[in-house]
Amino acid sequence: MIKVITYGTFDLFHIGHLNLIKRAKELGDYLIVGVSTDEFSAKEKDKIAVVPFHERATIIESIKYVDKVIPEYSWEQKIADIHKFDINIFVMGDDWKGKFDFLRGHGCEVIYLPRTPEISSTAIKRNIREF
Ligand code: C2G
Repeated sequence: MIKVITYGTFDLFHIGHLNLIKRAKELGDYLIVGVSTDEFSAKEKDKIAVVPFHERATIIESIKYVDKVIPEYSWEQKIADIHKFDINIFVMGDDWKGKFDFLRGHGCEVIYLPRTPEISSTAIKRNIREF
């Protein structure tokens, strides 16, 4: 069984998020998604999530491609997660290209997938403000 993991805030869930999750699952048989807690997102990514963590986690859990959801509460947890869940492939959108290559040293393939153009949670918030 090929186990895949990815992480994100997934605020204001949109097609870019879904494309990433769908393609991550297509790389293996089992997909774990680390959903950033509100605190981690605010403190470490300077992103105040509009949708609270427990709702974002519930939405991600409901997606047919997702097999397990875990909280993302630190940058450092990835190495522990890879070993704990016996992960074979780590996936992120290519806006993170290069940032997680160090995970290759932990027996895990690192794959950056092209982002879906023209959509982001930030753009959605901006469009709503201008609506
Ligand atoms: N994404 C995408 N296309 C978009 C928007 C997002 O492919 N138009 C991808 C991102 O590249 C990321 C995932 O969807 O892989 C989740 O995006 P965010 O919720 O913005 O996550 P981010 O803030 O990048 O946090 O430890 C990693 C971080 O938690 C990632």
